[in-house]
Amino acid sequence: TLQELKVPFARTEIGTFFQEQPRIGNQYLEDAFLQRYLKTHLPFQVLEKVSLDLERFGARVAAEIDSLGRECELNPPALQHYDAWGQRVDHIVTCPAWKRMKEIAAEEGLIAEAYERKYSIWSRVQQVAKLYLYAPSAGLFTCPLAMTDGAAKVIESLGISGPLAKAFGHLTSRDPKKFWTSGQWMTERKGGSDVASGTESVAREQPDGTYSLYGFKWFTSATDSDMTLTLARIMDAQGRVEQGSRGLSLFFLEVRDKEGKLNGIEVQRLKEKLGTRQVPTAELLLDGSKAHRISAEGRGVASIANMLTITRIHNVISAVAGMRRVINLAREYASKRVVFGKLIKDHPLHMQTMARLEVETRGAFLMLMEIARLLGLEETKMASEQDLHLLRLLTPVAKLYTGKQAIAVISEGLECFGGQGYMEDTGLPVALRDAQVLTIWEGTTNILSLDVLRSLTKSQGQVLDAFCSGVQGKLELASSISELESSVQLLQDALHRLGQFTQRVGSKGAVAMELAARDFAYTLARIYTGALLLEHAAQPDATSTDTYTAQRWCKQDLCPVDSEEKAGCYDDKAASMDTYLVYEG
Ligand code: UCC
Ligand code: FAD
Repeated sequence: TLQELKVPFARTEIGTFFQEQPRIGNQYLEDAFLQRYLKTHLPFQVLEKVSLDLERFGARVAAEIDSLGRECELNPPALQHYDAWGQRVDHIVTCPAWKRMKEIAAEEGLIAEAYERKYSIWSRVQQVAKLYLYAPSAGLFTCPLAMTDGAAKVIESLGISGPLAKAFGHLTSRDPKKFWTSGQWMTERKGGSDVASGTESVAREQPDGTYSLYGFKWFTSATDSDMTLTLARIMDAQGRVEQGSRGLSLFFLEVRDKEGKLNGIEVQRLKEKLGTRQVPTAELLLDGSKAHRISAEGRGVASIANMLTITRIHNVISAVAGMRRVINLAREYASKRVVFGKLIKDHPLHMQTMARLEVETRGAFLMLMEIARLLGLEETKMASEQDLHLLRLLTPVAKLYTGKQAIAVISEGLECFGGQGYMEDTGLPVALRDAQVLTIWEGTTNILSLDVLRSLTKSQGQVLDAFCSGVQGKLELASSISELESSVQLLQDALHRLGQFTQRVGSKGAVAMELAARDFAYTLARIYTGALLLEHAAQPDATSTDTYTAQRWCKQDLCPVDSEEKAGCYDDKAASMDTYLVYEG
């Protein structure tokens, strides 16, 4: 018979070969670059404690958190409008794994440690490193955590008093029973970028000094949160409101009352999303929600800016961590999968492909850690003026740049698994779906490019000076190392061209600068990241791969704003030609 002849695939045989699947190991122990960074920067006693905790946590991520994250993807939230007796309840049903994520976040102090400041200026570096190990396994619980961190930051900056004291205690608690998460309700139907014109919500002051909010919030993520910060216009006794940014004030509200009933909130529906399906994102009607005004009247946008800073940094964490994870898995896979007679890792072209991803990811990682370092300095009042300017500038730069990098790297990373990278049940495609949002929420690429310009204009050039001297400072050590010399030269040249560009563009007018905004932000990202890679490669503990990474980074176009200007992209005619090109026909 066919079976006796051992004919493969005959009858019930399905073949004998099964590809071994890639598995995640301890992401701390597998990340030599992260370990080297911490060793270079952290004081020894801090390093000892932090690395022990990261090693323990890395094991927990692999053994417990990763499968919970997968559960969250497989069991997305649902909205139950009515209970069995016909009562409107608008209950957002989340899976047990999502609830467990909240407990773990508290147990691990994922928010608390940033506010306890146990490691002084290094507390943010420690928290960010931990979130970086956590993010790709977290089933997007990183989303509520980002907003929780942002809300705690706003409260801390406004003063921890009154109703905010209770909220701050909950947001920064390590007790799973007390821990709260926060939402951030800014976007309305008319505008998520243009919040100033888009916000129609109004607030009516009540005799007890609280406010009742009326409005429609078009995107509210992690709507199962305990509280939120939101914007509205105060309506006077005659029903008048002030339009524009200056009409907006910031409010705090608890989502449910003591009995667990929604606080004047109706959940219209849950969004149907490309990715982030683990997170309940809802449309909400606010119909008399009781709220506290927590900013001065008309200072809503400026007051929520602190939240934007923190959530944008969390966006960078997710972007960089997503890149690292896909590379780690692809690396594992390449050492198991045999094609054309050898492991994929032994095909030079495949290794070149992965090396390119590795360069992008290492650069992005250093940018993330630089921002965490600056934030830690700011929060312990140890930051110089230059540090503060850099933090303001690099936050939008890193958010917009790493968001784009993440999509590209993760997409290429999926290709490293061939067809399996496209298969839902491998759990790989979710990484790409979830990366696509990183360039949209918390400000799109263009909006953040304009924010970069805002930071320059507002500081009357000081921010740009801080950037240039920051870069020069980082190059000092590298310029005395012969292998790095030519890369330092390339970077100096790019910095020089950037300086010349900023002088030229001043005379060209506002439209030219607006057209240049995105390329300008990319230029800042490439130059600063190059400087960080060179600084890293010049450390005593650096390896030959650190040198190689810095050299490769510096060989790309480090000053796209200069090349694009030379190509005429910001000329007078360019804006109308762009429109004509897009709309022809
Ligand atoms: O998307 C959202 C949540 C998603 C879920 C959570 C994800 C978590 C992260 C990922 C982890 C997995 S929440 C919605 C996010 N929405 C946005 O990002 C809005 C995008 N639009 C902007 O960023 C705009 O630039 C606005 C709305 C911030 C500002 O527009 P305006 O009205 O034109 O602003 P103005 O008039 O220029 O600025 C008003 C004030 C000024 O201060 P003063 O009055 O003192 O001069 C600005 O300097 O706000 C100040 N300001 C800032 N300050 C504006 N932006 C900033 C900033 N970035 N930093 C400091
Ligand atoms: P628009 O502002 O209409 O932008 C459309 C396009 O125009 C974009 O490409 C943009 O870059 C471009 N554009 C806009 N203005 C300019 C300009 N001046 N110059 C050049 N280009 C410009 N919001 C919340 O408040 N809370 C949440 O919890 C929340 N969760 C979200 C979850 C998900 C999954 C998503 C996708 C969004 C979420 N948002 C949330 C909304 C998000 O912040 C907004 O969608 C985003 O800020 C963009 O706003 P918009 O949708 O109004 O786009």
